Amino acid sequence: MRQPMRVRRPVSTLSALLTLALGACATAGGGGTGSEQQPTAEEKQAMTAVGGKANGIIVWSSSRLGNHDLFVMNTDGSNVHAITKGEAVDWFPRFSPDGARILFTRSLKGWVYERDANADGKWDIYTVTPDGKDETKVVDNASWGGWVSNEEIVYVRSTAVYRRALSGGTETLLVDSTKVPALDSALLQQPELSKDGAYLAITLRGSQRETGVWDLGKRTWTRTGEGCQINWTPAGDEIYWVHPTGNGGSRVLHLPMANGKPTKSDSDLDAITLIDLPGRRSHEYFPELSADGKWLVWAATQRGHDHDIADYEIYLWEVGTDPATAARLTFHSGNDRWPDIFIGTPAAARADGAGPDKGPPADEKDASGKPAAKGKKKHH
Ligand SMILES: [Ca+2]
Ligand SMILES: [Ca+2]
Ligand SMILES: [Ca+2]
Repeated sequence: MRQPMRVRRPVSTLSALLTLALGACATAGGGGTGSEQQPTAEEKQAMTAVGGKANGIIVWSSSRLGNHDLFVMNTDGSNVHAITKGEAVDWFPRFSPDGARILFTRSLKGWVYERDANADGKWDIYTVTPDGKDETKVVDNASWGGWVSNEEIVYVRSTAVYRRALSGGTETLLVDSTKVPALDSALLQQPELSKDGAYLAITLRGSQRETGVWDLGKRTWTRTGEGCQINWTPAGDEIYWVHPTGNGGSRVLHLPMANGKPTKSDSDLDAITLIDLPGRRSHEYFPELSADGKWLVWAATQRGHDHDIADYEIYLWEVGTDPATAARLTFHSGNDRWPDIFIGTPAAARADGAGPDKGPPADEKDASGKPAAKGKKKHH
């Protein structure tokens, strides 16, 4: 229900347009229900070829039922269905390493912008199974929940990143930007631990707008460039992130890393481009690799860029192949954002909130937050 604000006083054309644009964003629910579209024969063929080969499932956040809910589909775009419902905004879904649970962020009440992702008192973190069962609140007043192992998670409360057992217990503070001059009290977004648990990839917003890596042991910040949505590759030897350059105004870059620092220059952006779609729908965001590192999911628009309002569509690509072979998987004018992919058969979720291979208790870690867990990990 987009209702542009009325402009009551004379304003310049440009500021009137800006006011209208902002007003259009000030909706009761972002994205809107939109409408279903149909893939072309060529697009259908790509869905079958790429998605059939991947043979997994994708979870993402879509506004198509009127507010954002989590949806699941097969990687070939079939069997699209909602697994959460209700007037809250459900987004940032992340599969646990064993696929048994999906961690996600939910608004306390109704519509909340993604630009308020770090706002105090607006979000809680939940889990749900991939078939929409056992919905459980796991963290109060937090957002950007991600997995460390099947038993441990990281998440953000405003300017601080914490680590904790999924089942509860004591929070371990990993970094607080108000205590680190280089971080300048920035809002911390989408934190992700490296495979060895020594480094935290973080996107800064608010007072700073950049990506970088926090060394948990040395307590130092290494800036990795402008842009956002920085991730570690599952192997832990590279970062990848969204950069505000390329076709359509964004692309996904990647850089090799060692000891928490890039080992290659970022002076030639084309040489470090992971994906930049040809054609008009090339404003890429929300990149996420599968746990085996072979598949990349993301979403792209051809106009507009508001994360939670614009008509993003989900894409799947076999890493290393011709970008032109990437398959568009969704065909719906609503907002489709933050996909994650799971390859294989998800483990059955246990009723006590822990995964099938129960790791050591949450207190078995040192002050740097380095993991003592022996369980399987997915670092994407
Ligand atoms: Ca909802
Ligand atoms: Ca692009
Ligand atoms: Ca869409």
